[in-house]
Amino acid sequence: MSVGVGGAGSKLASLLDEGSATIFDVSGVELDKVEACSKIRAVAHSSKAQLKGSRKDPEIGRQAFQSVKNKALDLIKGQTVFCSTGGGTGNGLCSVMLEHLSALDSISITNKTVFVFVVPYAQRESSDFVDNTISFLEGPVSKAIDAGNTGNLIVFSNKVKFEQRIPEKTFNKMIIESLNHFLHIPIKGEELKQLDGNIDYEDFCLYKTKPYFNHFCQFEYDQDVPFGKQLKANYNELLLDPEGTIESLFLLELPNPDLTNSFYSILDYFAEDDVSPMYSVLHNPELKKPLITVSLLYSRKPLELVDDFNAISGRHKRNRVEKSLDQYVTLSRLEVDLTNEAEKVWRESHTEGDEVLNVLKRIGKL
Ligand SMILES: Nc1nc2c(ncn2[C@@H]2O[C@H](COP(=O)(O)OP(=O)(O)OP(=O)(O)O)[C@@H](O)[C@H]2O)c(=O)[nH]1
Ligand SMILES: [Mg+2]
Repeated sequence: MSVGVGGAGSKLASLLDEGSATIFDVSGVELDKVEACSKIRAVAHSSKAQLKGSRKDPEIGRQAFQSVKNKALDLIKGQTVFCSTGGGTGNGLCSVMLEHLSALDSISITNKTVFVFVVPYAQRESSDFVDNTISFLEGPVSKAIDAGNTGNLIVFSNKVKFEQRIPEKTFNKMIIESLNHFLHIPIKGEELKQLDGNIDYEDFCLYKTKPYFNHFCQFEYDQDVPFGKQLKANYNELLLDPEGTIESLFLLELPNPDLTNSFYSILDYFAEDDVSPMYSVLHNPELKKPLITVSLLYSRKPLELVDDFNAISGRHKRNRVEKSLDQYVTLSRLEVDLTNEAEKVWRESHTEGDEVLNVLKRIGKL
């Protein structure tokens, strides 16, 4: 079951789990906009929040968490939570969830929660969204990584949405479609004939409970081209790029069982980094070319992510300041008394005051 928190989180959770998602928001109006099986309003002190949400202030979400604490912490056990990191509600409520999980000694594997975040595209989105994201990554996400009490952390970025001018609804569908490529791995294992390896539901669930960032992608595999080259060229553009793979898994679907041996060169690629992936090779007669779905778990420290955001957001802010200077600042006329200025110069340069004044008089400046 999916749990959606805040505006973006609720929309994505209900898209993934049509009809069976649970959504949280501080605003009843926002809850009404999304179809979900269960809708829970977190009560914020401010009455404006009931109508308009947290208005980009994560403190409002944080404070409202208290009203749903027990329900929320119970509900997210073993589930997938979606939220954006830029606004106030998703960021605020999820921050406290992550902090609670981080404070626990340990969590059983079946109770680990997968988190799916949507981060803003700093070059186009408001600097409030970016600043909220930086605090979120620096604080609760950093702590969660250190504590290791979450499942996979999946970070989608709105970059492609803005760069390719994609309508929000279409973009959300793209996010869910890409997530489903990963989530359908064990389902395909049951539907298609197995040629080699095996990833069953248990293996897959165990993989999802590891507290690392997860980057997944799907592409047509050409066995005559080095695997690493193809993988890098086909990184999922909706997700942040991966770094330093710790664990991985892949599902290779082949139109022709004669190609089965082609997976060995993929294992060779991962062996160079001492990674032994879980894998499954299946026969899919409906395909024309081999298709591979790969997932890489990596532990990019949130502080590095924060550095990226800081750099972009710094540039973003600087540009805005420069722009406002261009547009609005008119400099007042500079009134200089040359006698005073001359006196300053001779005091600073320890020259004879008269000498400086005489020169200025001679050249007609005084
Ligand atoms: N991909 C995607 N991003 C969204 C969507 N809705 C909002 N966002 C992004 O999410 C961030 C804003 O967060 P929201 O989820 O709207 O905010 P919220 O958690 O409801 O918090 P408040 O509105 O402040 O109460 C911005 O970066 C938006 O671009 C969506 O449907 N899809
Ligand atoms: Mg909202």
